[in-house]
Amino acid sequence: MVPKFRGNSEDWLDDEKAVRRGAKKASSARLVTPLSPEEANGTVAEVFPNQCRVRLDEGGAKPLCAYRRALVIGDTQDGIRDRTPVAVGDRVKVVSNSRDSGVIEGVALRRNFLSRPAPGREVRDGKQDGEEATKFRHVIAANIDLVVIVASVDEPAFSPGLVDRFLVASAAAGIEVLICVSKSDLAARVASSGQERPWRLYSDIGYDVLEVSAVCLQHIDELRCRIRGKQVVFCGQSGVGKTSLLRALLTADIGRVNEISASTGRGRHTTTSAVLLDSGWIDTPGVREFGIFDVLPEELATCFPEFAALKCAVSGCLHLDEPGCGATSLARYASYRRILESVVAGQG
Ligand SMILES: Nc1nc2c(ncn2[C@@H]2O[C@H](COP(=O)(O)OP(=O)(O)OP(=O)(O)O)[C@@H](O)[C@H]2O)c(=O)[nH]1
Ligand SMILES: [Zn+2]
Repeated sequence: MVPKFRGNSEDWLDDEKAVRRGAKKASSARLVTPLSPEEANGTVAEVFPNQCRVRLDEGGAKPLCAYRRALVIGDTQDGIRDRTPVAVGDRVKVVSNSRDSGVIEGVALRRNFLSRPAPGREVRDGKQDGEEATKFRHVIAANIDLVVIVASVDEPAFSPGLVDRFLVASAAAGIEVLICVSKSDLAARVASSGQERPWRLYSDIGYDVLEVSAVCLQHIDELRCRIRGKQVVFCGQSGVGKTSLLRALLTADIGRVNEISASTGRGRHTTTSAVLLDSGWIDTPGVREFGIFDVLPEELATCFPEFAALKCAVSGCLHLDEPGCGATSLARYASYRRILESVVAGQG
């Protein structure tokens, strides 16, 4: 089955030849011992097909790097194949050929990472009948201190379903989250049209929620204080204002005003790949949908904090249609059901 993945230009897999050569060869290649954090000398800033850009710790150069042969893409031991050998935010050891180019010699163990299903077909090469097919994983960013989930008040309309999916992926990865409700300057208009403010549900549950605007600069200073010095990934639907928010956040930092346009290219208004800025903040391409990777059905409820207090009649209740289930009256129950159904169907 093709994993659920549409909506941006990152629909490629690295080293397709290695994929076709089969899992056996690739899997032995993948069992490279990871570096210890002290051995790394740079952080992956951007990933391209078969190469990546690394920001070196010393001097700030950003050479374009190839991978040492042993790092070719392959299965991990648990039958997962990463879309690329490294992800944005990975700590790596680079041997530089020049200021502009180098080779990645190794990747440090990740302390955490945010992931989703990657595009790709099941790979059965070298697999026995009954053995599970390879699952493709797209690591959006690694070694993250905070996931900022950006969802706009309007244009596009606030999408609780997508917010819930980012919350589940972050919780499953054990990463702290902040929900930024962007374009707050449009809130009055939304309120006057008689709509409620659906994001209030999240602060009621106990999530950290901040209304922000890149236009009237509401809470931009507060947001900057909260994320300064942290490796933060900005995620969300296409057009919610992630890049505008980063631009507003960076304006006060002298010398970094052009950082975004310099790294993504002049005249491009849509972010097409994840990019780590010098501030440590990561801009990501907007998505239309977001699949959940590698969360078991029985684990899903643990990613909904308000489910923790439930006392269902059946122990190990999956909150489907068990008698005496206490979850059905919860505000996010329908969302939980939708995600559970897609996880059970293997579509994430
Ligand atoms: N009213 C209002 N419009 C905004 C705000 N922030 C961004 N916009 C507008 O929303 C549109 C999308 O902004 P971007 O910053 O490109 O959004 P993005 O989330 O980075 O988009 P992708 O790169 O496609 O994921 C642009 O037309 C912005 O001018 C805001 O705070 N208020
Ligand atoms: Zn239940």
